[in-house]
Amino acid sequence: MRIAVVGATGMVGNVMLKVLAERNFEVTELIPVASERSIGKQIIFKGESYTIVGMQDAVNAKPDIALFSAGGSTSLEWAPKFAEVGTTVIDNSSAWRMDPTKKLVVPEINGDVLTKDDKIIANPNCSTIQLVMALSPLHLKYNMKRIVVSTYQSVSGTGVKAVQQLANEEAGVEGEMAYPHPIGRNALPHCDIFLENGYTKEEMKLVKESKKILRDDSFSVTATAVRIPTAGGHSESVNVEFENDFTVKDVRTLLSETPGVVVQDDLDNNLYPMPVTAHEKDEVFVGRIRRDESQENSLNLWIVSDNLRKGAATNTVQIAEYLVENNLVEINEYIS
Ligand code: A2P
Ligand code: 11C
Repeated sequence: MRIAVVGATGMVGNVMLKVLAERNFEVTELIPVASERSIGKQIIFKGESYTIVGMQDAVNAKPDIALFSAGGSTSLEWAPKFAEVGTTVIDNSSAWRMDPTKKLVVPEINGDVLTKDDKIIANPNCSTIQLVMALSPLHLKYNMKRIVVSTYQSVSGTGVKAVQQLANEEAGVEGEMAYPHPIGRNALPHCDIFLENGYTKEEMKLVKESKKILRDDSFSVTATAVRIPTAGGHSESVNVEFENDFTVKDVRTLLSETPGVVVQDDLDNNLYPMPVTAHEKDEVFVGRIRRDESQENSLNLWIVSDNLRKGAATNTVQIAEYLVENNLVEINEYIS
C-alpha cells in the first residue's frame, strides 16, 4: 500500500506513524504530508528518513490510502480531492462524522458497514470510541435504555498548545494559554466549543456518534465533558441503564472476552484503570464494575484509554487494516 499520512508532524500523525510501524502495516511507499511551513522537513519512519510534502503533491502522488489528522477544515477541503483521484481517506477530524453519506467506524463494532465505494471514512472522537468499545457487547446482550457519562479528558486531546500550557504551569513559567483558565490543579467543564443548547460540542459528539456507530437510536445519552490536568489518556465515569437485568459476574466475563477490552477490577489490590497505566496501550480498560443500587438494571463503570492511540491513531490504522484484509481498497495506478 502507498500510504499518505496527512498531518504527519502533528500529535496524532506522529502516533499514526508509530502505530503503522509497530503493527507492521504493509507500507510500500510513505508520503508524509503537512502544512506549507513543514514542506522539505524530514521525518523518520522505520529508521528511514522521509521528506514532508505539501497537499497538492500528495494528491498528485495518488496514494492508495490517506490517513488524515490535520484538522476539520483541512479535511473538508482536501479529503474530496484525494477521493477524486481514487485514494481512500480515513479521517480523524470531526468534519465528516455525522454526514449521512459517510461511515463512522470502530472496526471491532461496525467494520462490516464498509464497502469498496467508501472513499472518505470517518474515525470517531476519542471519548466516543472508548465508550462504545466497552458498551457495545453489553448493549447487544442487555439492551441499553440510557447512558449518563462524565469524562475526565487529558490535555493531549486539545493538542500541542495545551500540553505546553500544562508544562509551563507545572514549571512555573509564563506562556501561551490554550484554555481560558489555568489547567494545572484545575478541572474545566469545557471540552471543545459551547453550542446553543448549553452543551459542548464534545458532549454532543458522545450523544450522536455513539448512536451512529451502534446503529441504534433507541437509547438516550447525556454527557458532561471535563478537561483535567493529565498528560495523556481519557477517563470516563459511566452509568448505564439496561432494558434487561444482568449479573455483575456476567458483565465482567462478557467484557473480559471482548477483543480490545481489558478488565482491570481487583479492589483488594487497588487495581482499576488509570491514565498512567493506559498510556501507550491500544486497549480500552474497564474497571469499578458495580451495580447501581439506586435503580433497576443499572450499572456503573470506569473506562480509560489512551486518547491518541485507540481514541485516534490506532483506530484509524485498524480501519485501514480492515479495508486491506477485506479487499476494500482500490489500488491506484501510479507511474513515478
Ligand atoms: P504543520 O506541522 O506543518 O503545521 P496537531 O493536531 O498536533 O496540531 O497537528 C496538526 C497537523 O496538521 C500538523 O501536522 C500540521 O502541519 C498539519 N496541518 C495543519 N494545517 C494544515 C494544512 N492546511 N495542510 C496540511 N497540513 C496541515
Ligand atoms: C478532546 N476529543 O480530547 C477531543 C480531541 O473531535 O476529533 C479530538 C477532537 C475531535 O478534546
